[in-house]
Amino acid sequence: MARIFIISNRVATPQAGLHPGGLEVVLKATLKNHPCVWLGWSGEIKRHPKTHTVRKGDNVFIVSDLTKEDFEEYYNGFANRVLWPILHYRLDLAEFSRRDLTGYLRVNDHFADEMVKVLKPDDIVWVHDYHLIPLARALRARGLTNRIGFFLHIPMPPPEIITAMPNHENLIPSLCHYDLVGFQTDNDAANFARYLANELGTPSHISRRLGTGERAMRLGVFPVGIETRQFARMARRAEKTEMVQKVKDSVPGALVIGVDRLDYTKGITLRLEAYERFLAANPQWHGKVTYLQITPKSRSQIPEYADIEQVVNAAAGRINGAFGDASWSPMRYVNRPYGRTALAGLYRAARAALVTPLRDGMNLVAKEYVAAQDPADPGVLILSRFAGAAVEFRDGALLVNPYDPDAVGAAIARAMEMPGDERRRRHASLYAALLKNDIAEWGDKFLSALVGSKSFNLEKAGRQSQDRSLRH
Ligand code: GDG
Repeated sequence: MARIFIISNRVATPQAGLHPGGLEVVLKATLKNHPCVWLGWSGEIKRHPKTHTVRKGDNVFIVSDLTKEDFEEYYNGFANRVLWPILHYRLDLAEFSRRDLTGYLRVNDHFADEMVKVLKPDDIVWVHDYHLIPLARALRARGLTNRIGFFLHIPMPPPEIITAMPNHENLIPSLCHYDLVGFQTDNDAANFARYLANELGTPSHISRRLGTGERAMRLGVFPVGIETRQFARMARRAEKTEMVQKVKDSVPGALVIGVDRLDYTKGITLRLEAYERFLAANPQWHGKVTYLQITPKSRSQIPEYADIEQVVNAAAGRINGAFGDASWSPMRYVNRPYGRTALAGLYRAARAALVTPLRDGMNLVAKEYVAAQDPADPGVLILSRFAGAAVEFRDGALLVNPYDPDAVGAAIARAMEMPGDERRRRHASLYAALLKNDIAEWGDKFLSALVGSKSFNLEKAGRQSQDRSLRH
């Protein structure tokens, strides 16, 4: 029987549980509705790496250890110190080393070798994110003719930025070995189409088949959503829990919330500056508002991440020192992760959310905050215009430029003072946008585009794939 073969850097195995930044949430419906194989890195670094297989129901999870060298070059090196900053428009933070690129290509080859051992001719392959850009090329080199799709969760910048990456010509065009390349927004897809037009001379029309020799690749836009109704239900239940009640009782007046992995792309430093400007310009709110920033640490071994940890810590201390008094701290800054239910309850308790990334593929926190609100008395979403979510949330959120702390500070004041009617109107528009694009259909939308049919039927798709492999 045909299967969906998913490959991503990390795999949410049944034992692994939830961790922040969850691809498992995004893929939940796909894993539930179709037999899947999910392959990736185990998260373990071993001198003698092994590959382990775990089964649960119809799904198979295959995880492979990496060596220390692989981890340094592929993950800490090329993926997170070259591709992550550059794809988020931060050329200034990119640390390019040729050795890291070699390690990145080597690990992609390793994953391709692992796949070849277990892949069946009718499997449909779905590759996730920037760690695995050249995987289709590696698979094609091994003679694979299966349908292979790729989804980029993070932004695709304009060609003027991508071409500043040394060796881009050896990496970015390898995306043409996929049958379908999916992006979060039209803007990302258009940037990639322009790169192809400039560098390879392919026509720059989105959704057209872009020929590269014998194979044709298509581009598509598949904005990631969330499980809206379930999240709303979870927030309603969570509101009554002791933890959320305790937080509410301990806050004098309104709660403002921010939830982000500790990452320089999330704009936390400038956001804190904006809150400082808000406090300075609005003394009437002193003692009546508390900003809770939840920021689980991530990628702490990378120097840029350790730096931002210090800067944010210092800014939080400065704000409390300058504006707080014995009975009120204007901000609470926590570095540990919370459970998903607790987060949902805290979102619901907050009068406003500050989601101000400098650049973000989508940003699921913005979507979760909206889903969690009480429609009768909803909070206000203050959202960066540079998050992918701003496309769907144009009408309901207070869109801000995260580089302008005065403007973000003014948006906080506006959110605090916004009348109930306007909050309800905005929330209704945001919630409608969420329902229109629920994550339950996201996987099948991508997969049907990949197999080129209106609705996704695994058995039929498998037969088509097999015919295709016989033709080659
Ligand atoms: C990448 C792209 C794109 C956060 N803290 C905790 C926690 N989280 C959860 C949030 C949310 C997820 O992590 C973060 O998702 P984001 O979308 O905000 O950001 P990235 O991790 O950078 O994700 C992004 C996404 O992929 C999907 O395509 O939207 O643009 O960068 O779900 O709730 N979860 C728990 N505890 C925490 O403390 N349980």
